[in-house]
Amino acid sequence: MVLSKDFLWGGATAANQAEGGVLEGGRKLSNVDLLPYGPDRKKVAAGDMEMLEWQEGYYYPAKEAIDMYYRYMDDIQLFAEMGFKVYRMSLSWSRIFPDGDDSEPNEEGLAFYEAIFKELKKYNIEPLVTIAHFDVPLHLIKEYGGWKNRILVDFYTRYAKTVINRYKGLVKYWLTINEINILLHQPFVGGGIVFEEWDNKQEIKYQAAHHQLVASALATKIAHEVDPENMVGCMLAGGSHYPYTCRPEDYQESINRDREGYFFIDVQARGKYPNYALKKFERENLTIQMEAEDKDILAASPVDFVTFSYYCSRTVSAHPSDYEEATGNLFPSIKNKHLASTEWGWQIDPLGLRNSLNQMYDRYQKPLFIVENGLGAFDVPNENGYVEDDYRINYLKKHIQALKDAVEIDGVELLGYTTWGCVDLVSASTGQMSKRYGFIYVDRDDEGNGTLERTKKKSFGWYKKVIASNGEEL
Ligand code: BGP
Repeated sequence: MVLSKDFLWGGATAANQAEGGVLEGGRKLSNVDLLPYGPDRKKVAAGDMEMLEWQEGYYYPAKEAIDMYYRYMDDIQLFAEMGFKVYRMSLSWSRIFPDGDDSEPNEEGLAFYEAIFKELKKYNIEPLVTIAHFDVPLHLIKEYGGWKNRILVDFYTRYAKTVINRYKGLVKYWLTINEINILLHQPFVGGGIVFEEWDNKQEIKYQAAHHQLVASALATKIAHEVDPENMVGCMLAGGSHYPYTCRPEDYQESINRDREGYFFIDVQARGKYPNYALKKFERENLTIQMEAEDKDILAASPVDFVTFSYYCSRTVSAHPSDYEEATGNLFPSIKNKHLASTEWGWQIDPLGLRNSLNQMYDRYQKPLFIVENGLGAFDVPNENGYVEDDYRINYLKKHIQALKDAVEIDGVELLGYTTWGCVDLVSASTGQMSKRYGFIYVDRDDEGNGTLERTKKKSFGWYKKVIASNGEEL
């Protein structure tokens, strides 16, 4: 058998894309509740269009999402039926600290997640909990400007301390901040940042990054103090960059672009700023305020394991305008003529997953965990309401084979694998429901119509077999 018998198979969701119930149980709004469906979503996500309240004429898919707030028991039962060993989920910050700067946490929010963890325990499913998955309480944005303000370190740390203490014994695996490098590409989503016209965007983004890195290290420290059994991970939006040609300057560009993301993980896994980043700040005249103690904070608490999402690889060139651009990607990328694309233009590259695993294992020498992977596709139920998603099975099969190769042939240490959106949910980038990833179909459309009823797809039974055979039967 290639994978160890305690390999963690499962699926992943995020609070804002699944729960809904955004004003239930004392919860208040956060940044992601304000991302509208439609063409303005990108501008809001980038912090280039202010949307700090629900506005007339827009539809906000997070409001109800897939109603998991009320249906989590049923969903967990389905995950258990597939044989999940782990379920990756996130906590909604504003369910626990509705304004973010409240002096006391909201008990109803804490109790809600406690009930989920107890339910998971019933089925022996290990929770893998993301403390902040694209989630900043709205009040912290309005009052303090989001993560660009150092004070967020205190609010986040208090929030982390509260949940780590409260769920001691129920949760062992923690991720501090989801896809931390998204901050550079979608600052409102990643950091609750809305720009003014005159802002030095680069400086603000890296300042916010510094705050998140310090906060993440402090949360790691807290988790280790509360329970030495706790395992804390960082989380990167992964996918390596290929040079379009073998021209040395294209290769150099691919290194530089990889570093944009690895910058964060270098700090979180190694406990210090890499020299190339310090040189960049100097060269680009970016003044990043750091407190005297920050160096020690970062050095004292590197993460225990490194996690990442993987959907596609990316291709770059020193002369990008010479080539056709790949569509649908947050990261500007050139179309790779050797790869097929999803219906959203993400380029499908299973070997790229193995390569990324190797690159990251070489770099960090820490256990890895693939916490998101999957195929976003339009699913069309047949006349019996059944989705025969062989395309999804095919995608996942190849990616699982690639991770097995990385373990078996290359010796990468891999703790587990959670597919993204194991139950259909709202797409982060587009707000669509029709961009589906799940093994479980949810009856809901892009405008919010539908019964929300859950139906197993063909991939449901397939993944169940994969897990039961520990990845031997694909
Ligand atoms: C990652 C996020 C997820 C998720 C996924 C798929 O960036 O961590 O929240 O949604 O990508 O992306 P999308 O929903 O845009 O297809």
